[in-house]
Amino acid sequence: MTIQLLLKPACCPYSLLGLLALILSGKCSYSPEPDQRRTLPPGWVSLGRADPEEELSLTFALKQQNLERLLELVQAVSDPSSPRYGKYLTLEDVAELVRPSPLTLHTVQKWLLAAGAWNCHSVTTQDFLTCWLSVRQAELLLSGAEFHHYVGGAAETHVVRSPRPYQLPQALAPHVDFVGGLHRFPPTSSLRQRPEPQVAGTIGLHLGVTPSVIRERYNLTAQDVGSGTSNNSQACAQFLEQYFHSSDLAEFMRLFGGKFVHQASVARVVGQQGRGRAGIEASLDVQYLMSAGANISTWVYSNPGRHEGQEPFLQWLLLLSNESALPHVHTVSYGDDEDSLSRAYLQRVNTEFMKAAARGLTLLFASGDSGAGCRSVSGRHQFRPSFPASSPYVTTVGGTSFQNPFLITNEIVDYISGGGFSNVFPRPSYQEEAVAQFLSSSPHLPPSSYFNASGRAYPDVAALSDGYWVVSNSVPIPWVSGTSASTPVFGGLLSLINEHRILSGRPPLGFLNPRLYQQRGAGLFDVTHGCHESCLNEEVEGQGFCSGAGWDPVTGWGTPNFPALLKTLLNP
Ligand SMILES: *[C@@H]1O[C@H](CO)[C@@H](O)[C@H](O)[C@H]1NC(C)=O
Ligand SMILES: *[C@@H]1O[C@H](CO)[C@@H](O)[C@H](O)[C@H]1NC(C)=O
Ligand SMILES: *[C@@H]1O[C@H](CO)[C@@H](O)[C@H](O)[C@H]1NC(C)=O
Ligand SMILES: *[C@@H]1O[C@H](CO)[C@@H](O)[C@H](O)[C@H]1NC(C)=O
Ligand SMILES: CC(=O)N[C@H]1CO[C@H](CO)[C@@H](O)[C@@H]1O
Repeated sequence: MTIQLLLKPACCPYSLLGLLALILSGKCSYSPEPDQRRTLPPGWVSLGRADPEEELSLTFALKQQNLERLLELVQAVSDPSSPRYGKYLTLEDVAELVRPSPLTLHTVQKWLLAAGAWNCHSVTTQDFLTCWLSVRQAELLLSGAEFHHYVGGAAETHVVRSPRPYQLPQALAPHVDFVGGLHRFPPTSSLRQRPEPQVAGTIGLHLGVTPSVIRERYNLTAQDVGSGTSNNSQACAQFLEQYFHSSDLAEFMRLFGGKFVHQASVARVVGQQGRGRAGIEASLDVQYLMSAGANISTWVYSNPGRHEGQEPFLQWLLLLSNESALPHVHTVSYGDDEDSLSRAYLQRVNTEFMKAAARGLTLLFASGDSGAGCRSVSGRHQFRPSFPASSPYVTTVGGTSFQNPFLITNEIVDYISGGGFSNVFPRPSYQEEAVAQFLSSSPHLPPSSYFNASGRAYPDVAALSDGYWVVSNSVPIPWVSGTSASTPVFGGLLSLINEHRILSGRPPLGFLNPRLYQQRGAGLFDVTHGCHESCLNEEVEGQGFCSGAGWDPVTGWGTPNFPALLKTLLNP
């Protein structure tokens, strides 16, 4: 009980029994994440309670300072009409700005030390602490928590999580946003494998998407590759013990590489690459990022912080805050239902995206592969947005299909393309006009009870997401689909544009959305045909939103026409 005595929260008496009574009644403690979903996601099973002496790691998100100033800076550096456009902050500048107050640092450290959590690591911005402690210590520190082992996911990942909510002493409320490593399971990948389209008499024509199909459709020439003379680089991140094999990359490039110069291997793996079988998601990301952003140095974040107690997505965010020289473009093909995550977590992760935007990093997220999504709230259906796709500080990528799956011509909506409106983040000013225009002119708007028209609307852009070839474990696999595929493709193309910008002495693109919406999607092919899927009920009959001229919440502004996009994004 040294913990509480040390902090002496005003409401707490010194006697143990009185203290316990107060904790149980919730009076001198608080729940940072009462709204976090704690049910087991599909495909996971419990293996019983963790041993009290077992080590686990928890991540404490400390309250940051100057978040209003951070917002102003993000807006200034991302707005081409601002004199500060492209004048990005360094990680050290960001640290100077958001670093927790001395009182916060002191209070949290004292509390942790008193509980015996002395093995803690901070990041450059000092706003996260990752601590190693025993299950016994963790359960004492986080009242209510109870740690169990779980296994699940395609790679049979092991995690330690608490099915019960945790509370913190009331005195920490002004100092801690939330504690990571208790509830959230690894995010799911936006990947699907679909059956081959059955069209009679078409055998032998263009069958599926390869790098040469991508490069032809998006009008790239053999010259559109990285020069090797800039310090340009790009990255993708994996969270589900998904590994790629270098030999698959070589085989993929040999089979599908065609006539463009590319790099034969990944420049840097951050985190742990297990020896296991390759995952399709990881193979896809690496192979298409490196063939769209051809000949550009590529990093892979691989299961960062894979230890059982950790949240891999959170650990990836920590890595971003702990290294000053990072690739300019990051693509991530994972997400969760927005409603499964606590407000505290969503807001804080959104702030982490703002920190990245201030530094000029471009973060691309897959929009998801369930269309508008569907859930039932008190017996009524509504759409289900996903996160990070719904964050206003990332660029979200939707998906398209070829109108004729055997010809490299027009793209239409891929019905799985994730899109919609956030229930948490209000519509950011940069998309005000585009979204208002869509809402007032779409002839097929779903009933207004299905979505929150005031929320951040996504996706922002799109690319092909249907029928990709991937090489995984030495085997070419056809018909891999999902916004998992479109995201690295779009990311690779932005890296090629960064290459030109850097070589002509300009800063990299950074957070793209303000510019994208200001230019009203210039340089993109406007996808105007098709709708995505949603609730299978009589009211909407499986249909979500429909694409149309200009921006829409299915394919955003559209798919890249590389030469035109390069022209519009080269200056200033
Ligand atoms: C951040 O980087 C420093 C220096 O490399 C390291 O000592 C520290 O452990 C890192 N923090 C975390 C949370 O990994
Ligand atoms: C590809 O990159 C390498 C350096 O990694 C460079 O030497 C080479 O010139 C580049 N190829 C082209 C066609 O620019
Ligand atoms: C709608 O979105 C706003 C933020 O834009 C949020 O404050 C509000 O709670 C949301 N409404 C519902 C019913 O989720
Ligand atoms: C590529 O260029 C052709 C010819 O100008 C054009 O028809 C096509 O729409 C372009 N591709 C995209 C994705 O815009
Ligand atoms: C982000 C990135 O790729 N930075 C590289 C820039 O060049 C130096 C020196 O070659 C590398 O050490 C960095 O990793």
